[in-house]
Amino acid sequence: MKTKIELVQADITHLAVDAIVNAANKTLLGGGGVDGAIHRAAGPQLLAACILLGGCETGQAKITEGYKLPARFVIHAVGPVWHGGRANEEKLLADCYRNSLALAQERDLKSIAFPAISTGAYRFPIGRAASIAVGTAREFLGQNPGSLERVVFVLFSEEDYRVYCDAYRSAFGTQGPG
Ligand code: AR6
Repeated sequence: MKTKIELVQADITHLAVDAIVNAANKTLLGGGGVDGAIHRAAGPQLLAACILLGGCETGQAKITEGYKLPARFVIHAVGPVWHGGRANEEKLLADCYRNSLALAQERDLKSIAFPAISTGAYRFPIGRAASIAVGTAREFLGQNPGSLERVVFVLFSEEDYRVYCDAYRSAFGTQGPG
């Protein structure tokens, strides 16, 4: 696989990548958590652009410009709310990653950064979410070679970063992403 998967502990709004992914809700009109941080950093033009998108279904993703962000684009993905695991949550979370990666490749983007979608307000267990994020990216990139050169998973806390390192080791069977 030519695309490099990276893990970093950072604030996603600071990253100068082609696209950052937002953990949005179905209205796409902003909220708390990483969604709030992205809207604050991008400025009011982002909300104006999101209003025109008309919402988004769970598991799907839509793209806007990044406005005042260092990232050129924002991909707004709607993760599932965790209801205990029997409401198709794992497939819907994988769909978020697949659809966001597909949008990035359609636009010929080279780098994309993801937060840990659904693991905050939506309560998806972090260990399962990490395996789905890393595993789905690995599978997608293996099956869909394209423009992407870097896929970055951005973790806000040190604990979440460690959980993702474990998921990376399980997926790739190595010492870790370095
Ligand atoms: N950079 C990177 N990660 C962040 C940042 C940041 N600046 N801020 C928070 N996180 P959440 P969800 C992490 O709740 O669970 C919103 O109100 C955070 O620590 O932002 O998908 C939306 O409008 C956690 O690990 O998203 C929706 O209504 C992760 O981002 C709802 O919350 C996701 O937490 C979506 O909930």
